[in-house]
Amino acid sequence: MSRIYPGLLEDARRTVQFEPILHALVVLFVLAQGRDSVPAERLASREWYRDAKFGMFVHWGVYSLLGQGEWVMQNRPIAVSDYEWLAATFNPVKFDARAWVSLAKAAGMRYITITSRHHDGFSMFATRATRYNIVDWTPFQRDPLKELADECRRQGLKLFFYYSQLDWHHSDYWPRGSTGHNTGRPESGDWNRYLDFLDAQLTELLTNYGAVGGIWFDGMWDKPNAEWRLPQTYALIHRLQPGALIVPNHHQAPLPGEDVQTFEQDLPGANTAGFNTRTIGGLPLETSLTMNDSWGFNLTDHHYKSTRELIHYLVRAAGVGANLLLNIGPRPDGTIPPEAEERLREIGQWLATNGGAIYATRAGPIAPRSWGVTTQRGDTVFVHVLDWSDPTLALPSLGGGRWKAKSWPDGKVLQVMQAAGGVTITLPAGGETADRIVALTHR
Ligand code: JFZ
Repeated sequence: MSRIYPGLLEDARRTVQFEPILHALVVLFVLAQGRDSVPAERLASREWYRDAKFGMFVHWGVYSLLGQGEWVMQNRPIAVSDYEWLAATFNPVKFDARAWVSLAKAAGMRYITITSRHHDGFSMFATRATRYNIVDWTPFQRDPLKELADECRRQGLKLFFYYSQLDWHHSDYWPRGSTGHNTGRPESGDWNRYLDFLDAQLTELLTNYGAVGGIWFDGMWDKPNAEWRLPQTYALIHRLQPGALIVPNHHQAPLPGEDVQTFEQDLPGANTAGFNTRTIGGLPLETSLTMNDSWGFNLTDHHYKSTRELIHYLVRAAGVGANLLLNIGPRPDGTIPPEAEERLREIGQWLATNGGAIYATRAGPIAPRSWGVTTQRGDTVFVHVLDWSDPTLALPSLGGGRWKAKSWPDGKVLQVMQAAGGVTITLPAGGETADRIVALTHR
């Protein structure tokens, strides 16, 4: 780890002209970000994002009524006309933005990413681009995204909008891709008119809700070789909100204009799901995860991961420098399944004590191991011991001279045995806790 003697900058300021050096550093920094020239607002948002570490994913829409996940229109399949009838009954009277945001906050989450429009094509916000939206089409008549945006601002969370580029309802989604063939639409349509519709809706989402965290795109994988007009759409977003991030779930290496590389049901680099790329670039990372086996509300899916497993996933994501976007599928009345709420509150309690070894950290110096991972912040390396039952743990050499170890956050001094080949630490007691954390610093 490189160290700068504290007076160096002061001395430099006094003895040399500082501006040219600063300028050269900025140029180097911009080059390091790739050929994109990314404005300061977005660079700042990316750093905020890297620090945030934990967000709430929300899949909620007309599909929630059927309790069979958000793909029910495709899977059954359901014709557009039948689905339109269903949509007209959507009335989530128990929806309470304050309760949702308070829960996210209690869980230690720093942002919420919610489905503004999923593949079913139903807009969960007030839009002039189509009457097929929650305000104009349903007895509910409220705009839940507006209520969430206001509440997020009040409670200090950022709000991101999931937006599906794929549409099983719109007649101009033509030619069709790999899905949406059985919903009874005409075999014709105007692709550019569809993309105009997308841009019009994105303009609304980036104009009517104050500062948004960004747009989480999904569905391009339905037609990977179509002309999606990405440069035009991305430029529109960046022009409307220079600080908003673009998070694409297209399962490819990042494209120009994008800010985050997101992975689905897999940690970056892994591909158990079968559709994630293993190519990891230099952008901030995120991994999205279901708490049970469904994104949208599934009435009979009680196969929830344990709190311990979810904490382990959060820690393992932090160990590779990635955020965890943990999903909930609220019920059609607007309430959140109790299994999900219970786990979120437990994770929040854990983070209230241990979050200092997670938030604002970066991936640590030791690559992930079967026993756990490392994170670091400043000069402190946090060793997260997740699966290890022995009282000591041997680490490879960390370089940088002599190290001292303390259990974290309580600060009890732990014994360190240091040799040329590595560092062996005595672990804190409590092998049954979710994560035994050791803070390593230079002596
Ligand atoms: C996508 C959505 O289809 C899904 O409903 C959910 O919103 C999730 C977060 O994102 O999931 C995908 C996307 C692509 C594939 C599989 C699931 N794929 O290419 O196999």
